[in-house]
Amino acid sequence: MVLPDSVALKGNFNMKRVFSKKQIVRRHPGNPVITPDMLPFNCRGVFNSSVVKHDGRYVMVLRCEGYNFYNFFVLAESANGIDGWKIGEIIPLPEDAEYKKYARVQYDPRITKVGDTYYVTYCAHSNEARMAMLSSKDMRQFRFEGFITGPGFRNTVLFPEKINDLFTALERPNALGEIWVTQSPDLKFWGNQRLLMTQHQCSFGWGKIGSCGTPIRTDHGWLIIFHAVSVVCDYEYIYNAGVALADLREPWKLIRVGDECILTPEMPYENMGHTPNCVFASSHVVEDDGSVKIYYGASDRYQCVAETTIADLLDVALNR
Ligand code: BMA
Repeated sequence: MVLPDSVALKGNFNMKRVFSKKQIVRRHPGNPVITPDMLPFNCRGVFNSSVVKHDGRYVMVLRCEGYNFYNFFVLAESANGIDGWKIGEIIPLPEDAEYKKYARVQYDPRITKVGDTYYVTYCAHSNEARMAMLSSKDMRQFRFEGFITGPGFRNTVLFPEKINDLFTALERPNALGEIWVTQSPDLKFWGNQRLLMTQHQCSFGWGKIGSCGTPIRTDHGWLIIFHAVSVVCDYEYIYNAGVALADLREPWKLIRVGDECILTPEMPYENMGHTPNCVFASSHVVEDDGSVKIYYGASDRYQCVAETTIADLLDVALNR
C-alpha cells in the first residue's frame, strides 16, 4: 500500500514509505541447519559462517567456537546450500608468535570472489580486533595474505569488482560503530577511507552497524546487507539485519537505508543461546533466478539460512 502524500512519513528520505505485510526474508523451516553436535569434535558454537558457490557446490567457511572459547575455521560443503552439510578440514592459520600476538581467536569470515580468486576477510582478535585475509583459488587450499588493518577494525568485506581500478571494501572502525569505504591498489596498502553510513541513519541500529556479506551489484546501486545493533534497557544488545543502497561508481555515497530491518531475532534459537537476541548475517549466495540465500548465525551458537529475492531486498532498500 502506498500512503497518500498527506500521511507520507516525514524523514530524511525523498521517497514515500510503503507499508506492507509481505515478509521479506523467510527462515528455512529446517533451521538451525548446522548445530555444534554435528561437528566431529567438541564445540560450543558454530555460527556467523560464510558461503560461496564454487563449481556448483556450496562451500562454507564455518566459524567454530571450542570449549576453550577459542574460535577457528572449518570447511563444509553442501549440494543445495541448505542441508546435507559435510564437515571437512580445519583451515590452517599461521602458527608464528607474531600472528598469535594478534589472533588468539579468529571469527566472522566473509568471502568475496574478485577475478579468479576468493578472499576471506576475518577478524583476528587478541586484546583488540584487527582484520586479516586469506586467499584461495579453489576453496580447498588457503594462503594467509597478512593483516589488512591495524587494531580497532572489524567487518571488512570486499566488493566483488574493482571500482575506479582499485580494490574496494567496507569496514567498521570499532570506536565509531559506522560503515566506511576503503580502497587499495594491491590489497596491501589501503587508503581513500570515506564514511558511507552512520548508525544514526538506521532506525533499528543506533548502537552500531557493520557490513554483512559481499555488496551486490544491482541497477539501482550496490545493495548492502548490514547488521545493526539496537540497545535496549539495561544495555542489552539486539542484533538485526538491514539493507542499504550505495552509488555504483562512488560507493561511499549512500542512496538510501531501508527503514525496516529484514531480520530480527524472533525464534527460540535466536532469542536464547550464548548471546541472546542475535541474528548475525555474514554472507549470501545470489542465484541465477534472483533468489538469495542469506546465511546467518543465531545467538552465537547455531548456523541458520533464510531465503529471499533481490527484488524483495530492493523493495526494502528503495521503498520500505
Ligand atoms: C559482534 C561480533 C559477532 C557476534 C556478535 C554478538 O561484536 O563479535 O561475532 O556474533 O558480536 O555477540
